[in-house]
Amino acid sequence: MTRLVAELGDITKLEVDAIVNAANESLLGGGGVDGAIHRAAGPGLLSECRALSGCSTGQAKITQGYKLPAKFIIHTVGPVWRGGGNNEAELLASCYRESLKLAAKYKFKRLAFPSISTGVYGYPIEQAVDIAITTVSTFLGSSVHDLEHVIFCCFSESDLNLYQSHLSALNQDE
Ligand code: AR6
Repeated sequence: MTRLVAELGDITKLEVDAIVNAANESLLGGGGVDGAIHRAAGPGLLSECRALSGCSTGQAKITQGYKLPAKFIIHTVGPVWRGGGNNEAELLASCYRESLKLAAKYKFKRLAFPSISTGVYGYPIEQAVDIAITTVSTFLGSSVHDLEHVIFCCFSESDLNLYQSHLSALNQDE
């Protein structure tokens, strides 16, 4: 069974098959985790991203990891929070599913997600955590994949606490 864990840390430091980037539709970099990933990966990443012609919200595209310890980067574009009535929940769930589909296609064993859309894009963290964990655990239980370890990489103690309490509720339901 796949281990689903929440950890505090910087996603650019993780030695996994792939880390997920919370990008924007241009795929040409930005602030937050996207900026940190581009800085740590180096300029080769931007050149590869330029050839991808962007990415729609809710979709995902893959690149090499360049100077990162992670071998690959899965770039996904979360929804901007506009109050919740603009399909934000479905689009956020789609980011997780499409990233996992790529991870399954490439036969990855270890994958790490940041908390997509909950920074600059303003998605309320509690709702985003619920969608992240529900979508990932549903995918893992209903699809063919090689994933052994999926990490929710949290950038603050308060996010970590939320992920951990949702994960322990999930484990009690099983
Ligand atoms: N490792 C792990 N998590 C991180 C790191 C890191 N090194 N740095 C930030 N976070 P955000 P979004 C957390 O704003 O809301 C960019 O400009 C951060 O604390 O990076 O999807 C893109 O280009 C938060 O919990 O992404 C887009 O324009 C989470 O990562 C836009 O921001 C996501 O915050 C995307 O906004």
